[in-house]
Amino acid sequence: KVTKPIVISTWDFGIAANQAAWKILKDNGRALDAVEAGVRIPEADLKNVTVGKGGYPDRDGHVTLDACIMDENGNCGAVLAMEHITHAISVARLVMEKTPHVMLAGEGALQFALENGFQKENLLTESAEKAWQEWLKKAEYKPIMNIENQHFSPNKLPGNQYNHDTIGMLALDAKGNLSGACTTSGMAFKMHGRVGDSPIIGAGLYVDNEIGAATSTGVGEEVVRTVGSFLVVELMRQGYSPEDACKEAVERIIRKKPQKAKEIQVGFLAINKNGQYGAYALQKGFSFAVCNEETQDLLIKGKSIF
Ligand code: SD4
Repeated sequence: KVTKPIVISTWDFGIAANQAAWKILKDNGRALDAVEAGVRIPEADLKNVTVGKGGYPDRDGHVTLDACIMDENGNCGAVLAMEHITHAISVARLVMEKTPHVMLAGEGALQFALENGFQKENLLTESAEKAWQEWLKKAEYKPIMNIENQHFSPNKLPGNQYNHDTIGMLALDAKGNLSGACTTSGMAFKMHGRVGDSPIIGAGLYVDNEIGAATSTGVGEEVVRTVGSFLVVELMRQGYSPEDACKEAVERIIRKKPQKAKEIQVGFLAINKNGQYGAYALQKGFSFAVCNEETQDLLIKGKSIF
């Protein structure tokens, strides 16, 4: 049985994002339009300190965004370390649709966005700046696991910790086509110019309309090393269920870096052509949101190895 349309996305904040995507999917809209509309919700949410406007800055105080999008025909677009534009996902889509390229980085991405009518904004909110000032006192890198689903006040966040986050969203539309989107402000207080897995096709996101789609969240360096989302899709091609494919990809990270894997979070989320979905994470605390005809706001706890 094929469940469609359906949209799934990472973390608790995926619920609100899915609902924006569902508005398009329920009217037989295209998965690509749905995932773009969906992830724009956390991008614009100032309370979300890990995606879009309001995201925590890098260690030099710049908010730099990473995003990518991929459609049912294998088209894709991405922006890397782009400043001053809230809706990085929409710029990524324009890179896909209006340029001969897949990725635009930094200044070039901003220039392209401005040429296409996006407004230059200050993405650093007062509370994000405050958190950064706090962090600067010690300037230590120590990840907080699962910061994405802790409803915390940024002001209470200890200054000596750094955070991570992403929304990854995958949709299967009424026609049976898949698309995905992934957008993040990346690791808070990262080095200036650092790019994670989220805008890297194959790492943070991969869509193969024959098989399925996958996305990731967590410490991007480990996902890039294992080309995680591509791996998950290829495992589904070999017959793995979405959940088993995600589990195997997580185990691959452990096999490569057994010690490190204990201290970090990585989670994968996947869907196949039948609308079956699954997820797996290194650590407890990963969650994902599911929205289809039957359930609009389901939140599922991801299984984990540790
Ligand atoms: C990154 N993967 O920049 C992103 C951050 C993230 O949950 O997803 N954190 O590495």
